[in-house]
Amino acid sequence: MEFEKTPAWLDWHTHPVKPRFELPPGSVDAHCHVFGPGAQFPFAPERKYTPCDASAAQLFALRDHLGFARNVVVQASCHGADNAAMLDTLVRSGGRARGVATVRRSATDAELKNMHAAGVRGVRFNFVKRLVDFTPKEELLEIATRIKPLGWHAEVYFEAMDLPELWDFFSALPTTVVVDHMGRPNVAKPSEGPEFELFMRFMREHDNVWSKVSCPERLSVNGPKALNGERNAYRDVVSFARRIVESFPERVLWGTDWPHPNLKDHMPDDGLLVDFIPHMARTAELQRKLLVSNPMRLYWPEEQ
Ligand code: 0GY
Repeated sequence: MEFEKTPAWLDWHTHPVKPRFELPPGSVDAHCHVFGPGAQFPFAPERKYTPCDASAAQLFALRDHLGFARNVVVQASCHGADNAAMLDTLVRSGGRARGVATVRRSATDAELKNMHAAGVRGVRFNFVKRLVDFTPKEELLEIATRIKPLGWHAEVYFEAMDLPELWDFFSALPTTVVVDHMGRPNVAKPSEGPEFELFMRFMREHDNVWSKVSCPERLSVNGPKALNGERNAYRDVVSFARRIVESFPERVLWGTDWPHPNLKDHMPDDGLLVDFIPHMARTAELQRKLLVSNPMRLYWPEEQ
C-alpha cells in the first residue's frame, strides 16, 4: 500500500555521528520503534499520523553504529494494535530485541502466548490524546490483569498535567509500571517545583514504578539541539533527568526513541543524543544500571 506522510513530517537522521560517550558493554536501547515499511506492514486506519518508513534493518544498523547490544521496540501508535511490524523485528533480531505491544481486550490467550514467544514483555497504555482514541480504564485494567501472569509490565505514556487524574488508575495496576519520557514534564517549570515534585512523589510512593529518562529532544524548550557536533545538548532537561536517575537508580531506563515520531522542530543526530547520557548519569555505576542491569532485569529476566 502507498502512504503519504503527514505534512511537514521530519524523517530520521541518516548519518548520525559516532557518540563520544562509550556505552558500557551490553547496553540496551530500551525505547525505539519501527514504522512499516508501509508497503509490507500497512499503517493502521485509526492512526493519527503517517510516518516515513523505518525498518528493522535500519534499526539494527543504528544499534550497531551507536554501539548498543540490544533494543526494546515499543509499538508505535501509527500501527494501532496490529503488532506485526514490531513482532517481525523481534524475530529478525535473533533474540537481541524485546517488545512492548498494544493489546486490546479482544486479544486471545493464544495471541498473547505467541507474542511472548516472539519476545514481547509489556503492553503500552497511551494517554496522549493527540496519538490515540480513548480506551476505558476498566478495559486497560483487565488487560493488565491478564498479562501479569506472563511476567509482563505496563508501559504508560501521558503528559505531566494529566498525572493527578491518572494517579489512582496507575496505583491500581498490578504489574511493574514503566513511565515514558519522565512523565513528560514541562521543563520551562523548575525541576524542584510542584509539578515535577508530584512525579517524584509518584515514584517514591510506588516502588513498582520505573521511568524512561528519554526524549530530551522532545521535552527541551530552549536547550541547544543535538545537531552539528553539539555534545552537550538539551541542557534544560538535564536537572529533571538527573534527579530521577540519582533518586531511583534501580528503576530507570534509557532509549533513543528512534525514529522520533512527530518531532516538529528538528530531528536530532542520534550519536549526539547518546552523548546526553553522561550528563544525567554521571558515574560509571549509574550508567551501568541505566543502560545494562536495569533493562536486562526487566526485559531479559531469564538471563539474570
Ligand atoms: C514516542 C513518542 C511519541 C509517539 C508515539 O506511539 C507513538 O506514536 O509514542 C510522540 O508523538 O510523542 O515515544 O515515540
